[in-house]
Amino acid sequence: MTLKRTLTTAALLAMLGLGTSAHAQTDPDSDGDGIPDASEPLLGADPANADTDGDGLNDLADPKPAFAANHLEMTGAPASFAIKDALVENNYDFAAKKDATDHLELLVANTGPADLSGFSIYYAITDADSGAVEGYSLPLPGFTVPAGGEARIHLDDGSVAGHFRANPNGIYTSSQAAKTFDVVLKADGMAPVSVQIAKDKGGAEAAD
Ligand SMILES: [Ca+2]
Ligand SMILES: [Ca+2]
Ligand SMILES: [Ca+2]
Repeated sequence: MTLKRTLTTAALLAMLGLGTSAHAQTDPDSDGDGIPDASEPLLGADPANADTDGDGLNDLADPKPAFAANHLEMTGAPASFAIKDALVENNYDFAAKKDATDHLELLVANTGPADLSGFSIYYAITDADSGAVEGYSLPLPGFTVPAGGEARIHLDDGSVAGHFRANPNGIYTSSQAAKTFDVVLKADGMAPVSVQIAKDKGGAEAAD
């Protein structure tokens, strides 16, 4: 009895394996959204992004953490850029001169006389078999296309410049079915440019 009285709640929980420190070690929550890293894949959410779909709702509060509606302004001045190429598989790393892991990649050409920045992207992924749809919205800070030139947008692990974070636990990677990607790219003040890309059956692959 004496021993029991001297134990704090935290110490008791720790003895039972339920203490806060035990949780911190076994159930890390890297993005601080209240969902442990280990549980994020079960929700189809990103352990390194507190708002996986970019709709402004934290993953824990979001009933559909991997589905944002398209809220981009769909009007504006004629766009002075074009999506020259779009890939969702069989990517190639031109810098390293080798195949790259499958990811959404856009080649953007600036047809105007001034450098372009202030881009945002919305993309939806539809699973051909299940009909499941995911949607992601994100700004592309730092992405610039020089006047008369071209630049590539990569949506992958976002670890280097020009690359942005994509959900590693979405249907792109979890489903083997064929998929359709509907992409809307917008620069501030300009009408958006859309492109649709089909992905063959088979999961998103590591580098070929
Ligand atoms: Ca989390
Ligand atoms: Ca998350
Ligand atoms: Ca959200």
